[in-house]
Amino acid sequence: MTESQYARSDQDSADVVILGAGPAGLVLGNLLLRNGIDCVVLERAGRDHVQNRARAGFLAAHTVRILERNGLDGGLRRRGREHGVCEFRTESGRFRLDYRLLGRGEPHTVYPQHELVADLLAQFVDAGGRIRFGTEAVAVTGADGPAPTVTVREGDGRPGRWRARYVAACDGRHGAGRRSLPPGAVHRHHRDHGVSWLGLLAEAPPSLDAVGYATHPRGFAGHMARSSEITRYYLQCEPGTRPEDWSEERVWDELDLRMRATEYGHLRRGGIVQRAVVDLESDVLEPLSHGSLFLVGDAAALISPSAAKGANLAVLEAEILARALTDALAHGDPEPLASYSDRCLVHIWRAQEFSHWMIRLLHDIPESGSASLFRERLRHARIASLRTSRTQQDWFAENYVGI
Ligand code: RFL
Repeated sequence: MTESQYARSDQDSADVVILGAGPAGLVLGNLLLRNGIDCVVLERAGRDHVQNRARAGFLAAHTVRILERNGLDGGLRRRGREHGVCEFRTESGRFRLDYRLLGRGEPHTVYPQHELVADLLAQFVDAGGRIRFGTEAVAVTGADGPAPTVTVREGDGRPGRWRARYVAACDGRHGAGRRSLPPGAVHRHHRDHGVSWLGLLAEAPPSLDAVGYATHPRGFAGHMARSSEITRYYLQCEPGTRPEDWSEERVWDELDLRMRATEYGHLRRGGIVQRAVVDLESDVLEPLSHGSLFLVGDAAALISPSAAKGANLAVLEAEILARALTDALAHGDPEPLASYSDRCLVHIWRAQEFSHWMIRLLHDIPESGSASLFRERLRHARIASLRTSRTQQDWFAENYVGI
């Protein structure tokens, strides 16, 4: 690439260049804008795509408080619904935990992630925030010096370049932020849990007034309301499964079987509007920064959806980074930026630990060399302890809703 090919975008600069307009990038952008910090968001996809991508739905009380204290909670206050019960359907019967009354006594707020993203986007644009859709970050260079650069590819294929003082990579696990880390700059912890879920979004009203977790000899099945018309379901499947191999009829029959419809009632069926296979993985980088490049949200750490933590961690990290960048840029205090990684990793590892425990509660995970009946008995004991021990239930509630 010659210098002249960059001519059009040579003026493009911002104190903070944010890659990605998911929950992490948009919370960060909104908070920086409110603090008077010059920033821009570069997003590979178009606006429609970003605000219609159905993903998470369960927001922790802590996430709601962050959005509330920063004036970003308008939509979720109007349309979010409090939720506080989960129902386990197991080989030894059914039990419910009213987790609003356990642990710290906090509920979840059910609010679809794409609606939150649409709210954050509208608020950012209305407040005069700069955002470039259809602009893909290709690489971050010079992060170990004071003037990092982000090279980009515009929607029409033209190259561009943004100059920054800091770059916040909020562009997910496969984004340019992670790719641009020099070899050896960070340590990557990775764990493939050996379990896959078929994630389904159904145009069907919820069938339970609770989050449903079913353990069954044929595998796990999950039920999570998203709205009065939309429900997310999960079915454990063989790693490598192709989503198109599951017809609607097969999906509903299998869900009914694993959720024990004959004992507890049939599920309310509807069209399956989204299906994707999710491999349950953990992936944490350490540290979460390299020079002036900071990783946030899924770019920093990936967590399996078994404990519904990913979007919540993204919002928490974005708030921590917004404060630290403001301290550095507006008050000349670089110390909070230096401790950004350590502060976030404490929360990330606690969430990973809980998610790890949930995976082992809900699945029989093959491990080389150990008898499967032994593992199975341990899993049943874990479920029995959750069913009967108030101390265990308090621990579950605190970790399930908390970050
Ligand atoms: P996102 O939301 O993936 O946003 C990243 C953005 O970056 C853009 N991008 C780029 N832009 C410019 N240049 C590039 N090179 C780029 N590469 C990518 C992308 O287009 C996108 O717009 O990351 P962020 O902001 O870190 O947020 C993370 C959350 O989205 C994620 O952790 C959650 O969705 C995880 N998750 C859940 N989390 C919860 O807290 N509660 C839940 O109930 C919950 N349910 C889920 C989930 C994830 C799921 N999937 C996707 C596995 C359910 C499912 C099915």
